[in-house]
Amino acid sequence: MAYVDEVIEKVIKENPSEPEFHQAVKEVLNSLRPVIEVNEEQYRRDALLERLVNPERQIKFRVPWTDDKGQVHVNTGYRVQFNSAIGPYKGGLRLHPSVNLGIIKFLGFEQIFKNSLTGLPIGGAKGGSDFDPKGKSDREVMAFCQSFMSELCKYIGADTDVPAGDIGTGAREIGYMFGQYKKLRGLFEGVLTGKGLSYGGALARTEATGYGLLYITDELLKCHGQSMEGKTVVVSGAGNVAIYAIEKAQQLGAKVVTCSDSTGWVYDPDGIDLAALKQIKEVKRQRLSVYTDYRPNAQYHEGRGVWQIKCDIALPCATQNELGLEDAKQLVANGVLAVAEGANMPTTIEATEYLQQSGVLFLPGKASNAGGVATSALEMSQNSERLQWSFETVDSKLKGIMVDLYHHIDDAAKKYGFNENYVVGANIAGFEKVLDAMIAQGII
Ligand code: NDP
Ligand code: 2IT
Repeated sequence: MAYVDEVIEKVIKENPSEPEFHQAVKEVLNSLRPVIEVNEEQYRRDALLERLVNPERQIKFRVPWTDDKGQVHVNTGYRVQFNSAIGPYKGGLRLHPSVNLGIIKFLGFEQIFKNSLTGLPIGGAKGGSDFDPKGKSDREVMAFCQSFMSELCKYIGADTDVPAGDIGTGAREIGYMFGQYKKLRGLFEGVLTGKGLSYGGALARTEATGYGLLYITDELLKCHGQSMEGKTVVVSGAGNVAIYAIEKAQQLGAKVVTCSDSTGWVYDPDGIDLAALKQIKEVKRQRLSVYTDYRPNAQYHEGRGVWQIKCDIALPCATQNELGLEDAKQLVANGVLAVAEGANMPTTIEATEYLQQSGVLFLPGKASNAGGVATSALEMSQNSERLQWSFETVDSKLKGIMVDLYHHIDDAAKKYGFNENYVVGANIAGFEKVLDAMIAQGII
């Protein structure tokens, strides 16, 4: 049996009930076949892939906190420090009731290759908790974040592991966590990214994932004789990534007609009103259903449905496996030109294959959403030199990173005979640097 198949089998057997982790491992390892096959015996003997799919360390801990009525709750906290071959662990913290070890492992595994693709020295990690910030008071969120950090602070540091935001973790949560870390460790250091601008945050980090998604999509289109100008875009999600993807798409002359949250979705044929969306989601923390109060011509629907709207470009920016085979068929039937993932693994493997086979240009999240973590690494650099760069400086570095990243994955795909297969290109290009570093550092 091929070494890749052996390892996929082992991962499924040794990590039961972790379907998202299996999915991420299968996608990556299947892409790596051409690289592994060249040196299969050596890699098998060195258990290279087993070392790649087993986290260096996984931490699971109790997070007790008290609600406003005096009731104590206990959530579970996680930090999976997956791979530090090319730099200190780096990756976000997800706060969502669906969080479990398998989800954090899938995200941490993806992060290894994404971080490598940025070209910056950051290893892969992810963490979070099944805590749901929705509907909680600021004091309750603070109580949770302080308790979470009281344990997590033992395992992180500016040169060891630097967490950041993800679903449910925004500026408010990062602020409370940073404060608690500083109090407990007595260190004012760049231990978290996505910090507020008054205490070490980087300009443009808030915008970075969404902007980066559009910079790489724009480059993809340019290389295919197209541009964002005049395109109709469908976006899912209404959080950090979705909002700034919409902003940059509009700046590039596209019309974005949808967005969604976990209860429903909006179709605004005149183009999403970004000021209204920011007010609803960033300021008032409301459900998307109130969008029609601002825009009476828009439609609000319960449930999911953005992929049925005709578009040129689709940008899934909410969560994993939100774009399935039927959605892909609908997009293709409507003539979609490109799909670029803002979220992590939002497209199922079947849907990805269908899109690719149908000639749709497809950018996988580990490439197309890498602008967020890349800008986090720039925040780390600024913290180290105790400086704050201008918005323009960070934004132009971000743009350069995303344009380079596109060419890097495009070249890798071509080199191995998978022209325009950016899934294979991203996995191989991300892996090559990690592989080199792992081999150089010996069996550890
Ligand atoms: P946010 O919490 O800011 O927003 C998430 C959005 O997705 C919300 O609109 C939320 O709806 C919706 N959503 C979340 N879970 C579900 C679900 N199970 N079903 C339907 N809708 C859901 O998170 P981000 O924007 O930061 O993250 C979005 C995606 O992008 C995630 O996959 C994340 O891992 C990825 N990502 C984020 C980066 C970052 O820098 N923030 C960087 C790279 C990737 P509701 O408002 O109802 O909760
Ligand atoms: O998935 C991701 O890349 C993030 N949530 C951002 C991680 C980071 O460290 O900025």
